Amino acid sequence: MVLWSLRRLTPFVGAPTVNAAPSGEPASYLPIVMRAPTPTPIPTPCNTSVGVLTNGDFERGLEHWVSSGNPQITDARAREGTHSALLGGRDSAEDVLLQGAAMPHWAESGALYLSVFMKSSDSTTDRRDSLSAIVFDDQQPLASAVVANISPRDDWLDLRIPIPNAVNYRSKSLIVFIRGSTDGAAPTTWYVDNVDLRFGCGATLAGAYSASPDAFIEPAPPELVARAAETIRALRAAGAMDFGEH
Ligand SMILES: [Ca+2]
Ligand SMILES: [Ca+2]
Repeated sequence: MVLWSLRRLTPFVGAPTVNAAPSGEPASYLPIVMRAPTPTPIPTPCNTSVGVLTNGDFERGLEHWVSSGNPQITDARAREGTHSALLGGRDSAEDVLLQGAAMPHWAESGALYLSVFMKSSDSTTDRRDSLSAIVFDDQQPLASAVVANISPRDDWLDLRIPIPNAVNYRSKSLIVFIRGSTDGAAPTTWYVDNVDLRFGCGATLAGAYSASPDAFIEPAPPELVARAAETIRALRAAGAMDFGEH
């Protein structure tokens, strides 16, 4: 009864007449394939951005990071998630985290983002302890920033470190270098989270999250950059740089 009703409701007007099977064989109707000329691509504005680091939020511990000194993973404080990396926190610390990544071939702009929460028992006016974050192309620094013991403390700083002339480094292997360095007294602790080396397609890089004004960013002084380059050379010579960079 149901089948009969359906048949009655099915309109037969305009039923296909092509590809009709010879009498006695089941009828079959093939889908019509429209063969239009290959369309000319229409340029569209590109506003894509992509982060090229892995485990920059430290939720998987130190996985994908190369370390030296004694950086720790902690759940005592986190910008997002439940974990961050702890550098310093004691006197005479030299705690380093490194990760390599390739810049996309289409990149037009780029920046290193990271969030830092600093606690310090050292001076608020004299520089003694410092966290430096540097993006290297091989041995050349492309961008850097310092959070020293005189920087704002006891709160999260969301840093954005722009990479000038990013198009010059397309497809190149880069290294993100982070070092917490303390002197012999009054230690400083840095909690680091959400490390994000991000490249954009488009003139303006889309931020991963709200960031402190660029004006806050203070480039790493030459001696810190030189020490970072030396650390990279030493780690490379020791075979510790196993993340595929050249
Ligand atoms: Ca985290
Ligand atoms: Ca100190």
